Amino acid sequence: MAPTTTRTPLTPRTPVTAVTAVIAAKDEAARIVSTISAVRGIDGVDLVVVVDDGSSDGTAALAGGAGAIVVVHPRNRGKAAAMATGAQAVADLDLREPAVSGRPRDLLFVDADLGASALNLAVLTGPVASGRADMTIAVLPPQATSGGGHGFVVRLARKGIERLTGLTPAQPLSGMRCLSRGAFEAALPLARGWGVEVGLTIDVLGAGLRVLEVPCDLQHRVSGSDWRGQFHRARQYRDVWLALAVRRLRPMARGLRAPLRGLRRLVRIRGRN
Ligand SMILES: Nc1nc2c(ncn2[C@@H]2O[C@H](COP(=O)(O)OP(=O)(O)O)[C@@H](O)[C@H]2O)c(=O)[nH]1
Ligand SMILES: [Mg+2]
Repeated sequence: MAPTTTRTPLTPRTPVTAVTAVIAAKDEAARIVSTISAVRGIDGVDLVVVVDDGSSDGTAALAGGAGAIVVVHPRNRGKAAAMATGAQAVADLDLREPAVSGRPRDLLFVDADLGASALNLAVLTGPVASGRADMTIAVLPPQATSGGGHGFVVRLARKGIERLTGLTPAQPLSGMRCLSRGAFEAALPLARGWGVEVGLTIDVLGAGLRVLEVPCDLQHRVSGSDWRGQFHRARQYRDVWLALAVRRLRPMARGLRAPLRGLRRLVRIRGRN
């Protein structure tokens, strides 16, 4: 289903380095306004795009009121789809209103539940703007409230990334990332759902680009140990596992392509004789 877009009359600030923040949000009425306000305070962030992924709590209206460009998925499509929609909205903006730098805007992906602490994401943009890194990833401090998980998903993601790339990420599932447009495109099509971060790290590194983890003082809503939290982790586990499986099988699929092409040619020649 095509997303619907609500434009709000927000004049882009003249960017020093043009970075557009993309926030995928589902039912984040409690925190979306403070997160947007904080992100708009980051130097170089010219616009904030919120992709509301089928929320039923008024997130979209609140985001528009807080000065974001809002794109709505009428039905829930998952985090990766929301990030892809947001990045497409930024690409459209690059065509309509190019940044003064003349190059595509960098993308700063931000979770909606960071509140005022999102201002500290400022440390992610510099290394990408200067070309020192193609993707930066926020490493969060211990959180004020402890989570209810046992670290299964984090370990699966970390080991999987390590096996495929050699990098051992401190926080493989961290959603706060800044990427150049080139780095983002290296990861297309995105891994689905909650596998998106693992897919981004593997694909960006696989394209020979540079990834930098940066400590960042952020506080988010930690998933608890109730059934909702456990369900969230189960879906994360499934999506991360799938993202890794696809990326493990890719070289094999590539390896098979040439012999298959040869076989097809042989069959065609035989058919002609
Ligand atoms: N697009 C999309 N985003 C979601 C969905 N569920 C949660 N999010 C957003 O993804 C981000 C991370 O979600 P969160 O529940 O905080 O997960 P956690 O940080 O891994 O515990 C937040 O910005 C959420 O609003 C969803 O179904 N679709
Ligand atoms: Mg969170």
